[in-house]
Formats: sequence, C-alpha cells, structure tokens
Amino acid sequence: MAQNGSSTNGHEATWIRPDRPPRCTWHLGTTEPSPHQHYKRRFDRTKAYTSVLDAIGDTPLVRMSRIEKTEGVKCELYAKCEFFNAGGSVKDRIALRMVETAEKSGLIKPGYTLIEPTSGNTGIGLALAAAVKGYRCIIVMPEKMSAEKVNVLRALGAEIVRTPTSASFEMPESHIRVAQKLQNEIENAVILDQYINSGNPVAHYDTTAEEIIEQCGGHVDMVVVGAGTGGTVCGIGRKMKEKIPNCKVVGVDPLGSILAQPGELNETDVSFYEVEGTGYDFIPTVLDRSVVDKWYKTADKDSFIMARRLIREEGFLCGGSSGAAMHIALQACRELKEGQKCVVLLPDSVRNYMTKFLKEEWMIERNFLPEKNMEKKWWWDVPVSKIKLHTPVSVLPTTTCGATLQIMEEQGFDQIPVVDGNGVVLGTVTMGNMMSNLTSGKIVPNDAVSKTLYKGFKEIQMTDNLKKLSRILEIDHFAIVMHSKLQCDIANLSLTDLKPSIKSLRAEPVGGAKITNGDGHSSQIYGIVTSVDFCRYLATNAPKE
Ligand code: P1T
Repeated sequence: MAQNGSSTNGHEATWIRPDRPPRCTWHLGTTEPSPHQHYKRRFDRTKAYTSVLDAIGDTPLVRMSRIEKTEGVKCELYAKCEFFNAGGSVKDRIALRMVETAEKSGLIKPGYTLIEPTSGNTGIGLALAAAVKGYRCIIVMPEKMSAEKVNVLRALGAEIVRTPTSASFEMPESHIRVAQKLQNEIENAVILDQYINSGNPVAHYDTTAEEIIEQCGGHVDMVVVGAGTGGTVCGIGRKMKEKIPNCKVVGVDPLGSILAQPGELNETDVSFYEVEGTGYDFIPTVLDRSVVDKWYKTADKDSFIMARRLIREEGFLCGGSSGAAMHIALQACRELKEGQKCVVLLPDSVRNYMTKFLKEEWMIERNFLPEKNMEKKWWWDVPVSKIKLHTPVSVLPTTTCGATLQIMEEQGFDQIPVVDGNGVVLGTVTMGNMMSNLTSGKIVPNDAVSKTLYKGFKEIQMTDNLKKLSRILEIDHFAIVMHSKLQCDIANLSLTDLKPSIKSLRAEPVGGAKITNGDGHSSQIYGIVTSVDFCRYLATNAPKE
C-alpha cells in the first residue's frame, strides 16, 4: 500500500483503498470534544412533513412477546424496526446524513452525480434523497443483491452497474473499484463513501441510539446489531458506552466474512453467503470494533429461518439480516435476568427479498427448509440424465446476435448457452431477451451476443434428481444441465477446437466434449432442459395403473 493510502497493482490505475486509515479521531475513552457535526432528532410525527425524507428515523421499538414466550427467555426482547424508514432500511439514515453533510460543506450541489458502491440499501437511501433533491445517482452493486433492490432503485431513477459477487474488494471489477473508475470518468461526480464517511456511524450515534435509549426509558442492557460497514453497530455502541456503560454491545457477522473478533471466529470453509448487507472481506474504516463487547457468527440457514419466524410470529416484515441478529439475540440474551432489556436491530424489509427467502421453493432449493411432507412421486428420485435432450449447442460470446438467432431458428431453440473459451458458462441468450433488446434498439444484429446475456439461469447436474429439477422449473423456464467430474487434462483446449461449428457460424456443439477450467476442474454442458422436456418425460414414462 502506498503512503497516501492508495494502492497500485501492476499496470492497474491507482485506486483509493476503502480500508485506509480513518479520518475520525474519536476513540473510546477520549476526553477531546467530538470533531463531527451532530444533529438533534427533529421531526414531529403529528405534523405534515415537507418531504418523504422527514420519514427517515424515529422508527418504532416493539416488544416481541410471542417469541419471548415460545423461547422461554427471562428478559424483555425488543425489536428496533428499521424497515419502517421511508426507503425501507436502516441505511436511509446514513444516506440522508451523508448527503446533508456534503451539501453543508459545499461538496455537492443539485445536478451533481452521486456514485456509491453498496449492497443496495444505502443505494436506495441515496436514490431516494437524490430523487427528492435533484441529483443524478449511480449505484454500483454486486450481482448477489436482489432483483427487488434493482427494481426499486430503477423506479427511483438511479442508474445501476452490477459487479461480480466473487470479486474481492481489491480487484478492478469489485463494486468499490468500479465506483471509483466511474467517478474518475464523470464530471462533478462524488462518492460519499459509506466505508469511511463519519456521517455513517455518527447518524446512528445521534439518532438510532438516542431513540433506543428514550424508547427503553433509559434502561438498555444489551443491543444486538449486524455489521456490514459497521456504522450501525459502532454508532449505537459508542453512544451506549458513553450513556449506559453497562449495556452489552453484541456484533453479528456472517460466516464467510472477517469482521468478527477474535479472528479465529472467522475461520470457516464458507466462501459465499446469501444474507445481504452484512459481512465484508476487509475491515471498513468506520467500524470501530473497540465498542463491540462480543461477536457472534451466523449461518444462512439459521438467519432465514429466524427471519421467517419474525414475520410469522411477530408480524415483522423484515429481511434476512434481521433474522441473523435475532438468532444471535436469543443466545446472547440468556445471560440477562427478568426485567432486563435486550434490543435487536432489524435493518431492512422483506420487500427486498420477495423472490428470495420469502418463497418456500427458494428455501428448499438451498436446503434451508426440508421438503414438504407430501406424498412421494414416482419420478422424484429419477436422475436428470434420463430426460432425452436435444443435441446441445452453445455459442461463443463473440458470436453475433444475427448468427445466434439463425441457429436458434434452425434448431428450434428458445434459448442457447453462451460459453467462453475456457468452458465457463457466461449466461444464456433467450429469444425473449434478444427480441426486447432488438426492438428497443439496445442491440443490432451485428453486435456480439455478450451484449444480450441473461445471467439469471439455473444449473443442474445430470446426477441431480427430477424433484430438484421440478423445483427449478416452478420458477424458471429452463435449466442448464451440467456434467461435472474430474477429467483428463485438456486445459488448453478452447471451444473452437472441439467439434466442427454448425454452418461455420461459430456455434459449438458441446455435448460429450470435455472442457477443463484453469483450476483443473472440468465441467461439461450436457444440454438445456425445459418444462416441455420435463412434461414429455413424465407423460411418456408414467407407470401404468
Ligand atoms: O453497514 P452497517 O451499518 O453495518 O449495516 C449492516 C446491514 C445490515 N443489514 C442490511 C440489510 C444492510 O443492508 C446492511 C448494510 N448495508 C449496506 C452496507 C449497503 O450498502 O446497503
């Protein structure tokens, strides 16, 4: 890392690290006056507001009496319901605070462009403020984050750039570095930067924590808060340490992230988690871990099951990180006695996850819920390989849209996989996608198909059973059937080396061809299976009565 906090990596441009030393000079036990601008809570809920931005903060604190009872906990459990904020999450608070502080200091003016790397909720908060105040807003967000967030952001007028979920924060394609690249290219563009902006923790220090203390009548014994940037947990934690030093501050971090302390807690072979918003692969500078008394790690399954319980038992329409915090609260609060109060922060709304953990099929597909106890069907355990599929054909990302259309027409396919030279499936081209992009003028026939990729496809192994396939086909029209096993080393074989192309259109039949990835593992597309193929199999193979 360079002295100024920036870093260069080979030929790549200089970039500013998100974990460079903090600007905030505050630390626990300091006697110096705060260097930050502080705000008083300011809205009167009995009067009309000037804009929807006034409906950020002052969220309800609600007793969880049903879960207290079913779990037999001694203390009182309360939920700080941040899903009531105008944009639907706790991050509205910091988005508004960062914008207002930047306006006051003259850093931004109406007409400027706000760019932010985010897991989506800070993006929604910023897009909300931008819509009301007249800024252009560009949100850079990893692909893992839900389509629901994308739709809300679009409706608010934000432009969205998606980045690969697998890109670590230092990689040029990470959401953090892509945001910086865009800022360098766009005039009057500002990244308010939640990872270093003191307005992030200070917003919670000034408002969220003050509200909790007031709503609890000054008696709070424990707060349980999930950490992403860490702004919420350390903003609340710091205020508690100052005003109620005996209040225990509990931090919640998903398995696969490295925020928790001591570091051994983070040792795991989990490299991906579905819960959105919490956890990172670096320590954001705004996260002062000295105010957290104890960290706990959470698994996806426990988090989503608890989020569904919060909805079902308490009627809280909250998201997955709320479930994670609540799952931990039920363990941590065991040390509290009758009459003591534990506050759990519920950061966002189920609105963000309507097609994810809210759906039973989504939960079952990931083994977060068991199969429904229904009568076993004759076809459940039949392997996918039993379905007869068409001769599989794929195209290279450089194949033109016109040529791809011709192949689809000739072969009678509605979709075709796009596979790069290493055998990695980049996505599929679907007739629907191609048609809408052609009619809207987003692509022309000579463009490469890589311009019209559908990346939301599902993969299934030939050895998987038809029960799994039926789950996928309840939601998607098709799945790509993969055949993966360790194969002989043909690592340098490119797709064009495989079978002859169809009518020299650079479309490659890949059935039976073995493709070895750079990491030594090999995979093979066996074909595409559609609902029609599945129904045909059921119809022709049903056992006779
Ligand atoms: O960033 P932090 O204050 O630690 O909040 C964590 C958090 C918890 N739960 C959800 C659903 C969240 O969206 C977040 C944080 N979100 C972002 C960092 C973001 O960019 O939206």
